Amino acid sequence: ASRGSGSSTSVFPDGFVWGAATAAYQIEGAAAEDGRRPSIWDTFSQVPGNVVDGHTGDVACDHYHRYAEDVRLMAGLGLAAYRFSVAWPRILPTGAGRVNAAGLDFYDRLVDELLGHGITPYPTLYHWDLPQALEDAGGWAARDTADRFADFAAVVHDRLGDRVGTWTTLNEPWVAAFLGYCSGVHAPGRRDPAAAFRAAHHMLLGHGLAARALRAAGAAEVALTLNLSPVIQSGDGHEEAARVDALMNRQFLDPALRGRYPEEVLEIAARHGGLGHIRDGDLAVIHQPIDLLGINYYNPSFVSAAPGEPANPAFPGTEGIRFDPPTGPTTAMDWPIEPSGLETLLVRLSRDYPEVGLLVTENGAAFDDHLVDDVGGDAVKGTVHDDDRIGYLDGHLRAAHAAISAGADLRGYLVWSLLDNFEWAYGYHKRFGIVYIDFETQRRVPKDSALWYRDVIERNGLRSA
Ligand code: PNW
Repeated sequence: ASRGSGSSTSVFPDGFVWGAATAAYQIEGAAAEDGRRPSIWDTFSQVPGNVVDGHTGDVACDHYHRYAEDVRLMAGLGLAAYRFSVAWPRILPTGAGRVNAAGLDFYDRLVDELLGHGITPYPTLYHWDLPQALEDAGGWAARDTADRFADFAAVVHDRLGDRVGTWTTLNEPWVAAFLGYCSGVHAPGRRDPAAAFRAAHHMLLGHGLAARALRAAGAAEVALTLNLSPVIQSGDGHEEAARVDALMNRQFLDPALRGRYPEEVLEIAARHGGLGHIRDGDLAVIHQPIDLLGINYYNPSFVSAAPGEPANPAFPGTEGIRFDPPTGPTTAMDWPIEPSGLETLLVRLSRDYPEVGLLVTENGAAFDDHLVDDVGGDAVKGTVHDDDRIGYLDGHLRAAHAAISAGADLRGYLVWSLLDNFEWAYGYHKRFGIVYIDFETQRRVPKDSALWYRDVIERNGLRSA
């Protein structure tokens, strides 16, 4: 118990939403079942060298078959919310045209299972699994993909809209556009800065068109999830940090929430293929009223001025800017652990974009977890002692609480991730779950962090530090 001056127990506001997140390609498996056709991630992961050890999402956590067990697990942890994504190639196997009823049936069952356990579903419509047929037609670099996305959103809403209130359009368009089309480390693996700026714009346009369609169909709440990272400049100046902030954060925040692109982004895009893809009226479409901004926060970024430095492969226009390696503690991704970044970010967002509510849609960490067999009495049960993850989550929740105290309109927190899963280019080597997956047997083992999180949810806050 806390003693001394004041209370160090952090209690969250009433109704604060506690939950966990996943994404379709990372957990479902069943890649060729019930009419699903390949996405860009199936194609990309098939190519040797793209994913560590040639891992693919063919089986993943087999969640497609084990969703009922997974929902029971969530209920056992006391989750109030579950964020998942809807695999476009299950619903529209070639991206457009014929609707595959069996694909919709899966999400119908999942939503019913969640509601039956008192868990609110938070579907995301695009978490990077573009139907390969649409990539073959130009992918996100083609304007038509934005319209196809809005059609997809309407089809899913038509089936689930009677039971789903909050709809998230995109997950992390910066990552999807710039790692997918510029650095090429994500699907579709293209290395073309001009295509990346076009992809980013068409994703935003798809967001706006989908938001409109969802609203017209009666959706209660519409959200957009961005990966956001405060950019901190070491050494002299601030221009370099401002440029990286424009590319990573404001390139998406400003069109969606203010109806305009940052000057820096227009200037850089103009030098990389031009601005011909931005048509009159696009920004009005993109600037739809939204209810929630989903924030995926993992770490701040550190940059400094470095004349002569070539541009970072994922950041066109960053010639002369060094992305500094972390100096403090890091996760298994080598990402810095800096909880204060979340507080700064939330406070800034509530100040600069006060009209939108905030929801942390991802926060969490990969660590080098080990399954151990603990013998208690005569029972042998698997456990994972992940104190490092508990420390990461605890620190970030304290930062989130501090941001709320400073006035940030934060409505909830969803941990990434419920399950260890397919961590994109890293395959199954990086474990983000609060539940351990034995990928040989598909056994699920809640880590110590899951039990700790259950306690946080139950008390709606953190024990005193
Ligand atoms: C996010 N980066 O990905 C995604 O939304 C999740 O699917 C993913 O598993 C999670 O974060 C952990 O990586 C990111 O390089 C991938 O800046 C890469 C970056 C950021 C986010």
